[in-house]
Amino acid sequence: MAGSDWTCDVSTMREWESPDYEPSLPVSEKSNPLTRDIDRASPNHIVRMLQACDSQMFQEEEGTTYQRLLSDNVVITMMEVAERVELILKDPQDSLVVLSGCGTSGRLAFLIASTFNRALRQLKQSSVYSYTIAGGDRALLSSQEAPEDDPILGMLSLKKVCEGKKRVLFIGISCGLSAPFVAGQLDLCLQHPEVYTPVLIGFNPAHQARDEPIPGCTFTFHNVVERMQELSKSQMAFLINPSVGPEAISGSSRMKGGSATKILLEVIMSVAHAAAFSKTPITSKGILQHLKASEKTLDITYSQTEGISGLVEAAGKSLRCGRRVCYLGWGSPAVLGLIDASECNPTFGAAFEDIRGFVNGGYRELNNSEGPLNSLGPEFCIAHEDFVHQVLPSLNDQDTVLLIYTHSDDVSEVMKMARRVREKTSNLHAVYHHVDGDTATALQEDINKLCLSTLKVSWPSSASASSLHMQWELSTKLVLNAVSTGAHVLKGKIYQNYMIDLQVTNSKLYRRATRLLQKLSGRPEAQCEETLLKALYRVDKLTPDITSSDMTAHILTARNTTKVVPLALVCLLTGCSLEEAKSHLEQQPIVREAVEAFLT
Ligand code: S6P
Repeated sequence: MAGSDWTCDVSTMREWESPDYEPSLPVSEKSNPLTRDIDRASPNHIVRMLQACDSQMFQEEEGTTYQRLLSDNVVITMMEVAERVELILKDPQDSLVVLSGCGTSGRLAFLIASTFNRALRQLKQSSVYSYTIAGGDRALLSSQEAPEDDPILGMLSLKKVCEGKKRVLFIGISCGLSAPFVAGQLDLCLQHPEVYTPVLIGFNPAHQARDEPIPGCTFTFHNVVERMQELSKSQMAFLINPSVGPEAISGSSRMKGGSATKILLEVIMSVAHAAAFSKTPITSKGILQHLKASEKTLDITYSQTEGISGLVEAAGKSLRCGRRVCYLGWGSPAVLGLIDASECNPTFGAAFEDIRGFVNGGYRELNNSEGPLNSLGPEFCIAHEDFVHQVLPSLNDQDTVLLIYTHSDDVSEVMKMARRVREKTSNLHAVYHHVDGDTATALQEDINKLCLSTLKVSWPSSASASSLHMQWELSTKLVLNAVSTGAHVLKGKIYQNYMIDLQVTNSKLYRRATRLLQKLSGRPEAQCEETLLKALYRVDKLTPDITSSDMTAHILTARNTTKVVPLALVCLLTGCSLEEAKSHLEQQPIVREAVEAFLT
């Protein structure tokens, strides 16, 4: 195993910042030098690598290359945006704060809008937050990659939620500064400054925003960012785009990108709420304190490396033998389970049964704007009852079940569920958040006895209830991201730190796939794209029909095909036909090993 003595030195931590490091790629798409060998690492080393990657979020700015989360500019812009939120909170009539994004960014937009609307309800104030997500509410729970490419859809969905509003603070999230859906929404805001003030959250410097033409549009994401930069001088638009370093699995912005989005927006909303309702002025010191508290959340979570590694190992074993992993959660941390599970399909090409999330109370707890979605199919059944009916009967010891709960949940319910699961599998684990000094009850001890392992995470009792919840959520996100990523690494889905078997279901993924083929085969771009198309259409010779079609048509076809990139890679490396490549991969389905056999 590489990395048996894995340590991470300062130069590796900062290697990605060098202007010579993968210069053609934006930060969000670069590969992280820290995880080069993650595919061969033990569970413990995987977790330590993820910890090192996550800690890059809080690195101080050095030189002038990249501004960071704690940089003055970022903190000042966060203050300015918080002031805008405060104004709306104090005078909510005809006003709205809309959060929006695609994939994970949209899911976090939903989560944050829900959290702060709940806080307003508790204060008997009217709701001011709303969200949009590319593909609608079904995208909260499943992969809907294609709508990400549609700027018109973005614009229309924004118009719809803002109907009748006179003042809208629009917060578009695109970690890679790349999603056309969000670009369309920002463009609408820029065209109607009398109503909309646009804010963009992402994790690349402005000049790295995507400059690829968007079909049917006169602008690129890059153009939109340039216009916003100009307007930001007069505070008519805001850009919050610190760099947080490359993702542990290249391009997997659900990880750091998602965490940093959650941190940034929760800090902004928290200080705005404190200013509006408890007369606490918005200051840079206050913002920095909140950011530091998030850093502490990382420390507290990763102080449990051993426990997290155990979970990674258990989940990896289940996936390797074709069995499943289930997250059974209570309260808002459970929603992070739903989100993590939903990302495994687009990220690792996983089937929806491989890793599934369930939340106590189902759609009542989720409280999404389109309401219950069960009728859309089994993957949209998210309540514990659904788990009991659909999954529990077929569980055995090879399946991993993870209970996620906190000291504020009804522990007797957790106990009941633990007993039922235990009748089917002994492979039961728990992640339990509680506050310092809290002594375990007898019931609590009984739950621990039923579980093979319990990750007990203690939080300072001084934190307010709302910040405690946000810490639990972030911590749960980090643990589950480690579990699902680590388990897929152990399953052999990753080559070095690249996901090879990615689905080519939107333009970002299509470009990433072509680049990956170039990198791993060393062949020219044109040849790689040609081979990608052959694998996608399952033909050894491209027809004029295929070559004359545009990327949108290719992406549509990709929805129904599997193993496109691995097949293309084998063809490129060996010069064999598609049929031959298919049979190679059938003999060696672990892509890393199949590829390595050819590379060596
Ligand atoms: C990434 C995740 C994707 C992204 C989505 C939006 O790990 O699987 O669904 O969230 O593509 O990306 P971005 O860069 O616009 O936030």
